Amino acid sequence: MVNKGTKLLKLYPPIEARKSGFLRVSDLHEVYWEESGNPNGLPVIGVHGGPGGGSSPEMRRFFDPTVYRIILMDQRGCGKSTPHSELTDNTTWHLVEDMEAVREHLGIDKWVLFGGSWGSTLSLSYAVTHTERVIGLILRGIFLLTESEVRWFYQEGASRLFPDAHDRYVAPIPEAERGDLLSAFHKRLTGTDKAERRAAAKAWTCWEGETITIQGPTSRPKRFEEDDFADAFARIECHYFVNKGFFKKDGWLLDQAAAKLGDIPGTIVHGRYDVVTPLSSAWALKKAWSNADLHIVGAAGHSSLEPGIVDKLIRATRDFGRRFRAD
Ligand code: STX
Repeated sequence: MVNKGTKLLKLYPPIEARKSGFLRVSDLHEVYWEESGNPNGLPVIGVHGGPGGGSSPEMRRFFDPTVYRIILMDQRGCGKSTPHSELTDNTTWHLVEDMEAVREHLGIDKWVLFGGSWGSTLSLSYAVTHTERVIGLILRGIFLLTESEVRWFYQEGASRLFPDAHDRYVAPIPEAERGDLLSAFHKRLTGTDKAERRAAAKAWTCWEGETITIQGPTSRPKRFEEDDFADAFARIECHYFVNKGFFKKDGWLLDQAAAKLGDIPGTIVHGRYDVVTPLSSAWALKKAWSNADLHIVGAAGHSSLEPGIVDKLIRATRDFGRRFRAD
């Protein structure tokens, strides 16, 4: 709870990237990376959501630019990375190794991971694989990519809270195929009919855009309407979900977190009324990870830009800066 009279902390002012580039990570893929803030500061990588969402300039604004060396990377197939919307050689484990390639390219020894939603999934996947490279994690809107979370949002559950938006989500899918929406969308998002693909991508993306804040459908973010954004976001998300996150088994990530994160410092921020990724996953993660704190934000949904969530995330980056800054 925020005390009465305590002002909510806001994003830092906008800043530009100081350096950016493309790193070739396979015969097919190049990933975009950028750096802003203090070149000698505490290294942090902002891990974006989706998968397929791409980085946004607002992500830089969660960090004091005098304290942090801020790295962003657009994951395979999205944002400025090329080829756009490409699904070949695009798995969780490729992305984890791309983060390693960017870290090595920039000469960073260890870094803080900062990620929300799918960015929390990928940050955790990285942390359980390259534990020795992690100073700590600041995570928001925890998503463990279990079958039950995917079912809740893409099939049945969130539909009860947002029946209006849900009608728009299922509109491109014939009644007969609505018993398995993930397969029905996957078929259209990876098919050859361009109009069907565009309609499916729009509907998929708007569903997430309309359910992301506590205000509901009218607060859909602008970029969710852009064709290129929607195509990569919908195709890459659906590809990862049909493939169950490329994890060995359902629940694998939570088991790994319990086994490997132990003493690694973590701060988790989650909206009480997050409909995209319900609070139960954050709760389970907190119980499994002894050195993590969980901040439940009362009047907030999923978005990183909900005022109460911004406040808790900024407090977390400020606190990590004080604890771990080396220079
Ligand atoms: N996917 C949720 C997610 O990671 C299940 C996500 N939702 N919206 C976003 O990411 C962006 C705002 C980054 C596009």
